[in-house]
Amino acid sequence: MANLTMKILREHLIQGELSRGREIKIRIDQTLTQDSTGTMVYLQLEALGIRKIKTALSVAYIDHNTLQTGFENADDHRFIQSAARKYGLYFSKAGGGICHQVHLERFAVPGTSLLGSDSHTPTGGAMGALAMGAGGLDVAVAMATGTYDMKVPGVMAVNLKGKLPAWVGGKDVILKILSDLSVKGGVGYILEYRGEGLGSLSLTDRATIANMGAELGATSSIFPSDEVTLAYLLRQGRGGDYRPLAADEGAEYDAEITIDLDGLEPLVALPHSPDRVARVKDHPLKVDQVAIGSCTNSSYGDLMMVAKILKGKRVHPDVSLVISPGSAGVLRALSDSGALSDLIGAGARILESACGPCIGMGQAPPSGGISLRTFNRNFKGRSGTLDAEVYLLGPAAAAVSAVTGRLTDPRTLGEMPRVAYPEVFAGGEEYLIPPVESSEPVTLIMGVNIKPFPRGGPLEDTLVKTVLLKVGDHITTDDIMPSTAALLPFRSNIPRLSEYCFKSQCPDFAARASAMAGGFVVGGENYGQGSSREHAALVPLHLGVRAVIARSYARIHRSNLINSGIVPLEFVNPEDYQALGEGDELEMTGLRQALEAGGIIEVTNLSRREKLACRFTGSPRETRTLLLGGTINRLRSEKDENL
Ligand code: MIC
Ligand code: SF4
Repeated sequence: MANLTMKILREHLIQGELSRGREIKIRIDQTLTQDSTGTMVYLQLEALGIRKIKTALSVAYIDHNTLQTGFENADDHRFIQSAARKYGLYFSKAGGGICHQVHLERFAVPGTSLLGSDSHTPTGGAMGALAMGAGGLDVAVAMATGTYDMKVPGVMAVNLKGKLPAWVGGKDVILKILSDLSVKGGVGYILEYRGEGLGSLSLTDRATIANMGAELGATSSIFPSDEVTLAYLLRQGRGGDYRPLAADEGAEYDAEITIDLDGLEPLVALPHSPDRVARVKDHPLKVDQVAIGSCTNSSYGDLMMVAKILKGKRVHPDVSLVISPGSAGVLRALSDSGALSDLIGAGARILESACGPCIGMGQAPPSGGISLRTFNRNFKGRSGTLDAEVYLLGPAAAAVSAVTGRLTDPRTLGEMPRVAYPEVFAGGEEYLIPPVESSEPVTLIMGVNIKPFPRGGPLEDTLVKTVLLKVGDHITTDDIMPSTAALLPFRSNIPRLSEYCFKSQCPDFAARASAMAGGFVVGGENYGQGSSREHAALVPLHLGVRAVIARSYARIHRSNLINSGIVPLEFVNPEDYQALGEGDELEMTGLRQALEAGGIIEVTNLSRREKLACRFTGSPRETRTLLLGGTINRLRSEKDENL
């Protein structure tokens, strides 16, 4: 009696035993990268020395940094395009849309495995694919070998009871789950949706839910593939990709929650965390900005609903409304249906189909501004304005609030408009360049901004270093390595980025790290949640960070640390977090042997003359990786047979 997750894992299993917590090797059918993690991925692919990718399909998207405020981005895009040509990938040009939305439209297939260098890759779970986010190096290795090493997660059933009421959408469902489970409630799980409520969720409602499973810390989220999936694929002209898929009757799960859809209301996440959830109607705040888009809510259905609400109305004089359609296909369909005119007629600012404001690429709110966003993350400072207050909500509530100038419950509008879909969407491939077979060798085109990435060396047996920084719980990778319009152009230039490491937590972190010749970072629970950017490991590596000691880690960041050769240690006794302070000098001896034996690492706090115990719990592969100083060193030394 297998659940859907285990069925797909079984079909893809290459090595290992499918039992929870064990490490397995699976076949990866598809990969995706985006530009801000992609440059590093293709540098790593180059370092792995392969000729062609081994996946059935891989796509390199350009969607995060499309502003091209200087030559740097344009150079990066050209580099990625040359890598796509060299290794045999699809290339999705700037303007084509946000990777997750385009992938759903053009490429996602039920029952396949997808690995992406972006934490919201699980969006593909809406299609019944096993779609996971990972660090860039893991995605490079997946392309090079067609495989991925992962820990078998637990599977949590999410039973959907009843049906979605009017004016309530996918965003409200996932916000409700976030308020019940918190930003670490999904850690170690794949969330598998089932039950009578599924039929009332459109495929893009499902995509919104699967997308924001990332905010729960979940490994992925997955929906069955059913008539809703088929209808979506037919509209995309891809009916042939359909395959019905569901869990067996009576399938077993490791955990279970139930959501009563009938009882849901329009919800909003308050600043500065996606799990601080409240009812829209309880917060009638005055707003300065409304931003509609991102990979969470930028589909045709979402934006048509917005257009219907705005038709014949005006955006409030004190509000700036910005709309980024999720893909060129969506933008074109809005234009063909006349809805684009309704949006412009209401005074909306139409942006390029890209991540845009979601990753701080423009449209920063005014000082102390209130911004309502249909996005998935509202971490402090991510909008580009440190003292802005960002609220996350669904597109209908966002649209009506843009008109009233206050956070407004869309149910006040009365009857909900109905959105009609074209039978088949026109186009959608104009921005896609398919792989070509070429007999000529292709040269990678590197701009001057592309610098070599740092590589770790074999782990020292004794480390005597200083605690450079001590941070609290739920530190995000945005905190570790911020991503603003000014910084995004330097994603392929680690030395330059390093000046901004931990900037919001400790303005002189980089100077401190270089004065101390590196050291340790101490963290709380769920260290490294959020974005998959491996820069949050590569930059500390460049600054000499040798180990992090935290209460617990977010999955992708923990792997990124190991991949780059930084040891992610945990406190044996979580209370010992209190016993470490910034500036303390710590000594770790017999590190290599302790790691090999999977045992306890004794840490002497030389400054306080105290001892405490830490441990590294990882698979034999992860231990070998750390001993050798990172994944590239390990693959090279093992001469991986798949390479
Ligand atoms: C994000 O939403 O934070 C990003 C930008 O898409 C990241 C990737 C990145 O930092 O490049 C993600 O979620 O993985
Ligand atoms: Fe882009 Fe935002 Fe989605 Fe990340 S969360 S992929 S930045 S739209």
